[in-house]
Amino acid sequence: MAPKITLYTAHHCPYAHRTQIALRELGLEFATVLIDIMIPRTHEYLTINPGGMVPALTDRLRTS
Ligand SMILES: N[C@@H](CCC(=O)N[C@@H](CS)C(=O)NCC(=O)O)C(=O)O
Repeated sequence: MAPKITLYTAHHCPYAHRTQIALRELGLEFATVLIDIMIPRTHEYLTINPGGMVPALTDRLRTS
């Protein structure tokens, strides 16, 4: 079964890395999606995080 949590992350982002470490320390399963923050965010990503920044987390139980 696919993880319920998705972490939207980016290379070299300390905030995203901290989030990833916290999820691992909590023993939570999660999928990661790499966001290229050097280019404009997609409409799809802006519906997840209107601010357009990373990190962002979604939880299937809460978003679907
Ligand atoms: N505390 C901020 C920090 C996030 C942040 O600054 N992320 C940077 C990357 S480390 C970012 O997404 N920059 C892309 C942009 O500003 O368009 C938040 O989570 O809202």
